[in-house]
Amino acid sequence: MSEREKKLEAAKERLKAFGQEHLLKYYGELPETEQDALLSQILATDFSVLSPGQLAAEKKARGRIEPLSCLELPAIEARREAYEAAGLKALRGGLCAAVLLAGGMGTRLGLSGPKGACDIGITRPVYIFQRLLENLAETARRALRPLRLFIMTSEKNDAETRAFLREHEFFGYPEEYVSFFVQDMAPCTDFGGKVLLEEKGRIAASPNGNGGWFVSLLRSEAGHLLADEGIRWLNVFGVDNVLQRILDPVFVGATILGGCAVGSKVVRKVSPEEKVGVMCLEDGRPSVIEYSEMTPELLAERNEKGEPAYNFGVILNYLFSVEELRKHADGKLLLHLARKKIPCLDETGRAVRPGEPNGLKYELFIFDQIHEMPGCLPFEVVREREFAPVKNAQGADSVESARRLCEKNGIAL
Ligand code: UD2
Repeated sequence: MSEREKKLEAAKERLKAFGQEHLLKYYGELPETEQDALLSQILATDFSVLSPGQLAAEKKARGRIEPLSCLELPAIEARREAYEAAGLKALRGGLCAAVLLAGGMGTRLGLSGPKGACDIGITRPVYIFQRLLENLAETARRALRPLRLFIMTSEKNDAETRAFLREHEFFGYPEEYVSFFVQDMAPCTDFGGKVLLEEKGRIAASPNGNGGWFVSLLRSEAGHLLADEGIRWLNVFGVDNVLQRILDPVFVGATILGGCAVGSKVVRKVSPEEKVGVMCLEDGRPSVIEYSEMTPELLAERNEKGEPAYNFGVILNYLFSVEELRKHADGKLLLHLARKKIPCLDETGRAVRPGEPNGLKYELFIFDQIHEMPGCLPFEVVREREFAPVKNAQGADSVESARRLCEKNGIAL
């Protein structure tokens, strides 16, 4: 049996086990290079994530949700010096590194390339990646040492991201302290759970959400650095907030002194509809409910002060204990399903670009990792100083609003 025939047999077996045999429907029509690519894609795809068990678990009602109190600004101010000293000690001791989540597709912004390459400058180019690297460099100066930065990309933007940062010489950040890793992809399906073909020789797949970052990091070539460099804390953050404070010593110190396995920066929501997840307790453990999953009842609930009970939104800036993350790295997180318009082949093999959602994308959320942690410190920050996300082409959370906030913070654009 030739190598290709062996691969074909293995692929058939795998597809049969998951009821996805239709993916080889056009195999016979493909040139050999495309046959190879399709077989490799099938063998590398984790179809088990779509198993009936996982999907049923996803549909189960959430646990008992209750409000979670937060370390608010006055309480932080009162202990600022102690927190800062503890944070700087951890940073200077080399215990902390940062993880930039940049595997997302930036579709809401209408970009085709990496979101970090978006230029928000007015009189000169100022890229989102540049803002983030400059902020990290500022902390590194206070830490009196370079700080390791891991960057998660996806198959869709890895080459472009690396090329962009090299071309701009990492905006002055020492390149040897930047390590890339690529996140996993998840297959896309129709509403009945059948995986879609994007082309005759290619499965429709998308990045598997921001919750898979730790497993992808551990499995990557950069994974060994955690142990080699003695890294105990990872500050994970999103790509789109141009005011993101990275490895902020006060936040690091508060989480460590609070004895928490994870800290989460939060802001007071500007409106009930704001697109941020909210911190809560779920069955007595820390958790986050994503904005897309909030119910009208939870939105209406008030606390004893008459304020919204779920008012602290996460800005996607978390400090995780590596030791705690390792304890859960073998487990499976729940999948979140999103109805999306997925370009694919129809039954006749014709390529279609649907105008309405035609299938499901499957994503892991970083929140579900927080739920695994024994304790979480929600840490309030001043919105105008730390939260300027670039998500939409116009209006709220756009380049325009981010520019205004940068100017307020004295950042020349
Ligand atoms: C995220 C949070 C939301 C709130 C908001 C603040 C999640 C799931 N949602 O909402 O609660 O904190 O940010 O701005 O965390 N990413 C990847 N790979 C993927 C998908 C996403 O790396 O497969 C990255 C993406 O590049 C970005 C971040 O995760 O840096 C957030 O992704 P998003 O834009 O899908 O999440 P968003 O803004 O709806």
